[in-house]
Amino acid sequence: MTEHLLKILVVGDGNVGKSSFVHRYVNGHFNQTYKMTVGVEFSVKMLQWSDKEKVRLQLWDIAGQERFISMTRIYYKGAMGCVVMFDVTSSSSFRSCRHWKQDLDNKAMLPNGESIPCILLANKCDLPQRVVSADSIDRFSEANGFIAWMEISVKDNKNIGEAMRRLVENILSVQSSLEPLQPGPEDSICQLDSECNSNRGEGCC
Ligand SMILES: Nc1nc2c(ncn2[C@@H]2O[C@H](COP(=O)(O)OP(=O)(O)OP(=O)(O)O)[C@@H](O)[C@H]2O)c(=O)[nH]1
Ligand SMILES: [Mg+2]
Repeated sequence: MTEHLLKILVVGDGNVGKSSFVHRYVNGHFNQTYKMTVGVEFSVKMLQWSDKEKVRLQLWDIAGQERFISMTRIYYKGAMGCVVMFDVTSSSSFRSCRHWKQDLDNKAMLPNGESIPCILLANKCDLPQRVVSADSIDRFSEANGFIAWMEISVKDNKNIGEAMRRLVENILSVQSSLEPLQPGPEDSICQLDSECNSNRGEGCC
């Protein structure tokens, strides 16, 4: 059995639903109450990818509030994939995705110098007061080098597993083309397993 260890970032403005997304994906729960992330939170999820492959995902849920942005360079180190998220009822959170993608591309890259694969997720599509059109997301995603974009609702559990599958598929194919250059797991993630178990609090590294 081969086990792939993937460090994945989740970024986007505050209040767009990043922590909710991770909790839904890892634990299957949704909570209506907003609890701001401070710094970064870690979660781990194992996937049985095929008969012979397991994938161990390390999800780095990064605080979106402005005051934490100075720390991102440290958090991005060794990332192999990224979710960039916005809220379809907030045009400013959509505009910020450009900055999040640029921030990532400026501070981190794959060992071959290419950009880290990023998927763009349009969250809260259960809400009626949508202000960002599918057309503008489509153009933005294409122009900014995202591998894909998807509408999701963490609340309604819509497209959560699908979005992650899409990203993981892309990461695995990129990583297999990099194999000889690939950094060891210790380069990219927390040193101790115990530091990285599901939904541990802030800042282990
Ligand atoms: N209606 C609706 N609300 C959602 C959805 N996803 C998250 N929320 C709500 O949005 C609020 C913010 O969610 P969080 O997951 O804490 O946001 P965050 O992006 O982690 O915010 P920071 O930690 O500040 O960066 C919470 O009140 C959630 O319940 C969704 O799909 N639909
Ligand atoms: Mg959060």
